[in-house]
Amino acid sequence: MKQNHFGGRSSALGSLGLLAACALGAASGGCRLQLSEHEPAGSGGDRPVDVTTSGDGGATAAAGGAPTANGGVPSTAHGGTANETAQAGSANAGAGPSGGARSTAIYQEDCGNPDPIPNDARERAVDFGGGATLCPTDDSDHDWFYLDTPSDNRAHVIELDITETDASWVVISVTAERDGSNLGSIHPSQRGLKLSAFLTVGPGTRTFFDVRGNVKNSDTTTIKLSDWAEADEHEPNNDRASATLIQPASEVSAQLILPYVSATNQQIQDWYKAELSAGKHTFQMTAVPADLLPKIRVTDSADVVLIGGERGANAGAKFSFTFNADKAGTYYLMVDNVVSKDVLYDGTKADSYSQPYKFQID
Ligand SMILES: [Ca+2]
Ligand SMILES: [Ca+2]
Ligand SMILES: [Ca+2]
Repeated sequence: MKQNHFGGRSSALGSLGLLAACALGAASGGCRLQLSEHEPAGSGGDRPVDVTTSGDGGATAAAGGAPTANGGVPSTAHGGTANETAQAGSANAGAGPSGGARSTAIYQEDCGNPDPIPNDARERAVDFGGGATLCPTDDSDHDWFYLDTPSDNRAHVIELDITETDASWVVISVTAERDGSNLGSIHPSQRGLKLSAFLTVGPGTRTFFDVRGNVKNSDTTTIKLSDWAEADEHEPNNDRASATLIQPASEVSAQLILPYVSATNQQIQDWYKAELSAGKHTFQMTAVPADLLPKIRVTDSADVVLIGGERGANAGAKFSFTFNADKAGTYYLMVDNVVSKDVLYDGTKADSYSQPYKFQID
């Protein structure tokens, strides 16, 4: 279901990107566009864009130094919270939601024609579509893009797979339209790197990407863009008032992804409510993504706290606990993460971007 939703929305976005780039390009002397089928195993063809859509390309490149002669390990590629465990790699296998049917326009410029469209400022940003091949000639050459998420109540993960050439070094600044707040920068540590970056935003948002040269560049960088919605049919449930009704003795599968909207609106919590009988009940967390350290709070209908914050021993650990319901009625569960999640980082894709957490109350 995640695939279908993603594919439908992506196609629409891709079409918009194609139209926008062509219209602007025609007005200013032409642009070259091509469609890219993000098939697995790089069906892309003539350019070095065989970035893995599973999102672990950054770590692979950093470890092996394979794509370039600059074999150094980029310090920024290890900034993420998700690459601390070996199991993240296996969890990524084949999980890339963008690996299938997505077909979106890739905006393309080259160093002989570095500005075919006038997107040099935020107010002239264009739809990022499926990404871009860019020649930001120096640090005053800006190319602005945006990505819109649908108003589907769910958090969205945006993945950028970046392939620099040996004569290209870029910086990408990311901001939220809602309040202009800065989500951070994607800044490869040198030329010729290949890395993946991730950010998570809320539904109905526009996110701006300002790509510029870090130095004088004489070759291009390719950025592939993909995004997907959190696989969580219980959303919206970010607060007590919108808690989703669940059934005892039935496993709940959901995801916990930070829906960044603005500096003051980024509620990651998932809330549930259940009708419980009087007496002893057991909460079991039966699946936890490797990078999540969930904590559970249980309150009754009068907001009296029964359980303040039960949690696992470490990230990725399952756990269980019991609690006593004084009387039959509605009880509330809040799922939060013990450690705040990064809005933007580069490195290996977080397990929680593709894997659910699961629990059950009995
Ligand atoms: Ca440009
Ligand atoms: Ca959720
Ligand atoms: Ca939520």
